Amino acid sequence: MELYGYWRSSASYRARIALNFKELDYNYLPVHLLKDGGQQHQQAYRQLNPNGLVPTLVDGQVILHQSVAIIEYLEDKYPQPSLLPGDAKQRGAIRALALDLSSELQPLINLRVQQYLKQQLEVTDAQKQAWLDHWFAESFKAFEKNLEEVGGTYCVGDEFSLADVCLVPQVASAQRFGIDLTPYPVLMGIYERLEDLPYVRAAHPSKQPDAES
Ligand SMILES: N[C@@H](CCC(=O)N[C@@H](CS)C(=O)NCC(=O)O)C(=O)O
Repeated sequence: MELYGYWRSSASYRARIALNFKELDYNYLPVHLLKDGGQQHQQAYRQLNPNGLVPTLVDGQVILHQSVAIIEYLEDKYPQPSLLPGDAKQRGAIRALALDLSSELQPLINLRVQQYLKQQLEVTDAQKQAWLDHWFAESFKAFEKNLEEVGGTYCVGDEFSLADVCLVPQVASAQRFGIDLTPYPVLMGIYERLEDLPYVRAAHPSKQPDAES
């Protein structure tokens, strides 16, 4: 299997955690999101992923974009260990939390959105920061509340799941963008436990071959 990704991309980070959790071997192929005007926009990459976003998974004849679709594909093909453990209720909660981060929050803070704000709408750095602060707070406030209901050792109960796979990279992004995380003690307690897991540690951006200092 090949995973096209970028060290600092949160969606690539999700796919790496899932691959590591399932102990699957893969070749990591870096796509630099900032070099050469963004390698994600180059023709060769767009053949694989017309959206011009990372990650993309190639597994033989299968070419997949969207990190959550990639993870569900891996889950179908390699069901154990499971990233969707438990009964229908638990799996529903896992998917809902995963979507809160991957479909609601992350698209609002993605590189191309930030570039559009700066380059087309000419917002100041302070206005861009206000945008990030606002959308992280909206998302994490609700996430914290949801964790009070369904959280345990991890996001949903005591088993590692797809919700955790999505949380780790979003907290890493928040830290990178200087978001105040003190209002979210439950979320951060879970994050600190997740950070210590070997399959999460190995997926960290700093551990990737394309990592920059
Ligand atoms: N929903 C997509 C999001 C993919 C995405 O937004 N990737 C970002 C990096 S985290 C990207 O490639 N950005 C490049 C750009 O904005 O030009 C997924 O989960 O795969």
